[in-house]
Amino acid sequence: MEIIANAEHQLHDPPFEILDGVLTPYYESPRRVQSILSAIDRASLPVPRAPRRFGLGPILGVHAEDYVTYLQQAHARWVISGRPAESVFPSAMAPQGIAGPSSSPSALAGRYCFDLSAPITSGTYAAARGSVDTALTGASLLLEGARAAYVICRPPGHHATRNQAGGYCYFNNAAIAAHMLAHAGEASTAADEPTTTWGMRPPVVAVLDIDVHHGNGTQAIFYERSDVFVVSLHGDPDREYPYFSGFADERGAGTGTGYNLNLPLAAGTDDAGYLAALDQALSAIAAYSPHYLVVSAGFDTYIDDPLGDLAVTTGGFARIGAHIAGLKLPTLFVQEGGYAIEQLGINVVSLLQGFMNA
Ligand code: SP5
Ligand code: ZN
Repeated sequence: MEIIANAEHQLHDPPFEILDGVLTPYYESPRRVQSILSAIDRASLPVPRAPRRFGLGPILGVHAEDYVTYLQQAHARWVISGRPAESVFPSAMAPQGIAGPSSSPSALAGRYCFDLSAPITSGTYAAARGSVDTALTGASLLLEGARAAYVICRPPGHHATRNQAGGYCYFNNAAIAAHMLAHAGEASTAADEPTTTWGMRPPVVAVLDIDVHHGNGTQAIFYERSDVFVVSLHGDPDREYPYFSGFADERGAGTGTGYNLNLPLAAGTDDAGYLAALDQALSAIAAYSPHYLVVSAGFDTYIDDPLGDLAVTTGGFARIGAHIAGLKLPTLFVQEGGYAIEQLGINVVSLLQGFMNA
């Protein structure tokens, strides 16, 4: 198990979000990583290594260029316009189907964001780039033959779409890593030699999203693609964020029809109920015969998580890890949510040890 962590995440520390109409201290805090690092240390897991640096290329394979440019410039433009330096925060979202060309910083804040939980601070862009580099380093290790890697991505990514931030997410780390894995070997297509170790067919990738919230961004990014199979277990969007997607009838479109699977779960789902649904997800993934597995590893399914209503225990995470190991695939664990900060680290360690000891 390789573990990758980066320090720039600390540059991203927004003061607040608006949750259910209440001004709330930002749940997605740098302290989450402290909890994870100290638990990894106590458990004598491998010492986390720093990421390699990748350019914008892999990001632009998934995200729109105007969105990437926006994230890079948004905070400076916001401050230059006289708005408060604390954070870029939307006041107006575009009415459905309407997107006039206003270049006001307030218009852009609403165009490139879909909720009130993704403020942009002075350090957000640097932190988000570091988070992507962390994920891509893990993906590269798999391409070089590693059995598994765990990447401590912060900010998380699975809610970020091609051109919108939301739900604490800016760049979709897991999707960018999955896209890189799915395109492995393509750079050599100009030469006469075989393009990849898989022969002429590029690798196919499964994304298994176990965060309690539906990975709407990952789903949207791959919805019309058959080379990345996206499977998500989450609280039923009929009652849980992100509310507008994650229903069981969303199965993909066009070429991607059949390559998206949602398994919405009832409130209070416990270890046994969760593992039953997980086994269903794992069977579907096995039937697809992917070359790589990317796990969007959220820990907000935890029984005491303040933002979820499922009931997975610390011991349950070890069993989840063991079941995932049963696929016997090169596996990249990408950190997503988990807001019971005290227990977050021990839950991460539980999942990783369950995987390694299987
Ligand atoms: C990466 C990730 O986990 N993002 C999650 C963003 C969730 N934001 C909205 C959550 C709404 C929770 N409402 C229930 C609050 C109960 N106190
Ligand atoms: Zn979540």
